[in-house]
Amino acid sequence: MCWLAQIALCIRVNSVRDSLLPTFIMEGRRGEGNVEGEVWKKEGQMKTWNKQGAGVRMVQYRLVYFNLRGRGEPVRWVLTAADQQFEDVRYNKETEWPFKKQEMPYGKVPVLYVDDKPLCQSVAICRYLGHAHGMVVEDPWEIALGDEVADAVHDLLPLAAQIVYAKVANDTEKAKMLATEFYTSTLPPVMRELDRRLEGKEWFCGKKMTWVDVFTACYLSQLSAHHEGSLEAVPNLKALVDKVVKLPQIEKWIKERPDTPM
Ligand SMILES: N[C@@H](CCC(=O)N[C@@H](CS)C(=O)NCC(=O)O)C(=O)O
Repeated sequence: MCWLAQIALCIRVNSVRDSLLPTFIMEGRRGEGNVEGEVWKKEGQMKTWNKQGAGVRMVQYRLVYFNLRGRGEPVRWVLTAADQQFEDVRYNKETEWPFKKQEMPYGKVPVLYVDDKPLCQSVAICRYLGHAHGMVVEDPWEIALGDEVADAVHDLLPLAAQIVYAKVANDTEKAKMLATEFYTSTLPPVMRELDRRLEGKEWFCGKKMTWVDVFTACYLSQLSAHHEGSLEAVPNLKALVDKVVKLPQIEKWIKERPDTPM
């Protein structure tokens, strides 16, 4: 066979093969949320074409966390932004967690069960969902910059959580001290850098919204809810948060989600 014919055949075989690779499609109805004690369920499923391209198989998502936003909320946002339905299991920290902890792979939550297979670590979960639902870019450098942004935002969490815990415990003095450190020393360099990354750009990676944008917007929108005006000095970041928060499915989620202190 001449080389031209070989190339033509190769292209044809590859395009047939590519058409058989998994393609994710969404289907279904989001169940009505109902806050009753510790467990709040939204049920549903995702359909995927199998590798042979024949028929469909259902993928079930079950997110296990506490009845809090915390590290579970960005996972909920990425699932919601990707139009995925999920079972939203919320353990009571006092009564259920001591027993459930032993069942978790690392003794921690959130855990996302994908067809009953557990996936741990909130950032890894969001990244996985981004890949599974096309909320990623292809360029390795852009991907790495996105990972960097997500890690920088995630690093803010322990100190921010300590402030909320001190407030919930009515330890005003401690909350004030921690807040001063957080808002004057920890937060400003991060916000400045994130804002700089968005100069002349709509999204953190390439030209499309990725899981990194949703993840970042989730944490920063909560930050601005706790500390009004914290996004005023960073207009690019504020624009990104506004855009994600105004996605119809995210807007609906915020309206309907359980009301929790953090
Ligand atoms: N790096 C992990 C941290 C997981 C983590 O510390 N989870 C906390 C809740 S935010 C937890 O499970 N605490 C209960 C315990 O340690 O018993 C992630 O991002 O998922």
